[in-house]
Amino acid sequence: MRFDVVTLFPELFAPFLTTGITRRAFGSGAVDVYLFNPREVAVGNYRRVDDRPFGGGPGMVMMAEPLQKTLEVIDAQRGRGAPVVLFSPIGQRLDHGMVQSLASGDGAVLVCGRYEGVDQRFIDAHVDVQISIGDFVLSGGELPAMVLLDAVARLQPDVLGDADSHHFDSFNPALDGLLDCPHYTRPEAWEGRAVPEVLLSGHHVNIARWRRDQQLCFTARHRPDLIAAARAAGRLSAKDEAVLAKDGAGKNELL
Ligand code: 9D3
Repeated sequence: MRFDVVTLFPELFAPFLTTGITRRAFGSGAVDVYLFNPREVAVGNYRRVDDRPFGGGPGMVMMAEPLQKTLEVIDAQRGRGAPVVLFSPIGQRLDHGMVQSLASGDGAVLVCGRYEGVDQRFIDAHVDVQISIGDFVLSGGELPAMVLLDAVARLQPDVLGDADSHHFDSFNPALDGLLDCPHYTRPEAWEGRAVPEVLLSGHHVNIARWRRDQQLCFTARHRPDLIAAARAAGRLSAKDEAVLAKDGAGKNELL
């Protein structure tokens, strides 16, 4: 699939695209990422891409024309029809469902807003969906675009190694609907703190049950909404329910 990113700061993406486990997806053709800077199609001595807001007020607004011209360049390369996403604080909150639907398509055009926002006429003419990554203020849409690309890359087959894809199937909280269990590695004792004994026992059934109990109790305490959703979806066994009942409001001695 192909993602075309429209950004005034394409240099922000280079280390992201060439580092870590997702490099395989971005380097291999699984998720092709092309970067376009509207300044390159902007005209005039100063190649303006922003201007002051009609009606007054603070900040600058991204102009419609350089953004539209950039879309025309992209359309000429990939053909029309890809969904156009604008990252914006007023967008729908990004979640696993949106990531999945983007990961199962042919890609999208990702427009990164900067300044106070984008001329509404560009949005009305070209944007299919606006996405936010949460209720906090960022400086622009570049980090949200990288968040989305990272999440999409992880869903590509063969991006996570064999061991990791098993991990993905078993423990992705967005899949089984529970938060992750705690993790430990060497040494067995660190600054007077031990690793839970069951993890050293080699008893795989007990370990799996302990991890599941940890997930259930931790999720009940911190995300009771996820427990309710897991229950409604029939994802809790009788044993799970018994653990939760004993745990009360998440005050299990396990925690
Ligand atoms: C004064 C009103 N502000 C809105 C909260 C103005 C404003 C702040 C920050 C306008 C744009 C921005 C830049 N942010 C993004 O482009 C953005 C964003 C974010 O700030 N938070 C979470 N998700 C996103 S997606 C794009």
